[in-house]
Amino acid sequence: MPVEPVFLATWRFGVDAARVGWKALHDGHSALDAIEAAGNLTEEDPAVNSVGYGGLPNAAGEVELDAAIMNGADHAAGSVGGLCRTRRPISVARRVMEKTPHVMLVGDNAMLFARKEGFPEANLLTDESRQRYEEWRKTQTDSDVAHFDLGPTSHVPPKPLATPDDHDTIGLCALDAHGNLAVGCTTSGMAWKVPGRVGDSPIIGSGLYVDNEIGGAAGTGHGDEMMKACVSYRVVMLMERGLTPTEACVETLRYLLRKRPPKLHNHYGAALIAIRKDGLYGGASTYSGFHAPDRLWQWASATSEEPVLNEGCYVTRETTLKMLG
Ligand code: SD4
Repeated sequence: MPVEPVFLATWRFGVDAARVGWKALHDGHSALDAIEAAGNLTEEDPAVNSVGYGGLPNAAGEVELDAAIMNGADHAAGSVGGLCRTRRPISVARRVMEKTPHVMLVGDNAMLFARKEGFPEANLLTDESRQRYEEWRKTQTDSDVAHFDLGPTSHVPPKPLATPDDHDTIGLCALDAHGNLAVGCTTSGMAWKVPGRVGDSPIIGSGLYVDNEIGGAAGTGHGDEMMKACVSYRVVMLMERGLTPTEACVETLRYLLRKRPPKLHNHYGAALIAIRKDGLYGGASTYSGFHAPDRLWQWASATSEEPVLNEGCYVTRETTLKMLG
């Protein structure tokens, strides 16, 4: 029996991706194709400074991209980490899935693979992102840039490195008319990151996870924290146990916060979107301001031509304690 297509995307800028993704589903394309098309749209948009072309670079001034795609029917997955000088990283990830016996390629060899697959060498810096980098660089000493004072344990927040819009991955979930699910993630990661740092977005189970028998999830936020809790896998497993998508996202974020000192909770910006195999969907975030008080966590859902922007469902320290109590 045909299913009503659904497309989800993180962030306010995800509205455009959700529109394109839903249209692809509506036109009969697979969930995987819709994820790739929506990811490409954001990757090619120079105005989105946390994904693809125009993304903010690492501490050495190079844009390093992370992206992944996963299919719900068969666990097929492909991913790239630290991919430089290449546009459309989610498409490269799909080629890894389809053309190699592996899941993940990283760094220079991922770039070499992309070239062999016909992705041309490309400059990923825009005038704006180069200028932002130069301004940031002036505020850092050479030793800051060389090592970063990340503190003695991972529970110590990193030195504030960046501006409020320093990172925002596009996480994507799709349910197609045949009832197949697929998910994707694509990002330039944390601005000014240590060169070589790979975040949660291309890690299967962390940035994204999907299983047609249950549902799918994708995340955005402080990847170094999120990957330690395998958040997307956890969301899907909680849905398997009967939680709704929203409940599963909330419960996963409660789990993440529970493992970290309350006084640092506002540091752990983390947000999740999820969809169940029957099309029910939801999302949640650790706190409303995410990494800046005036920036609401929002995500887009499309069940028709015009996507809706969703807000709310914030897992703050207080709601964590209340729900635990
Ligand atoms: C990362 N999770 O590289 C990404 C960044 C992000 O909202 O999504 N920020 O850690």
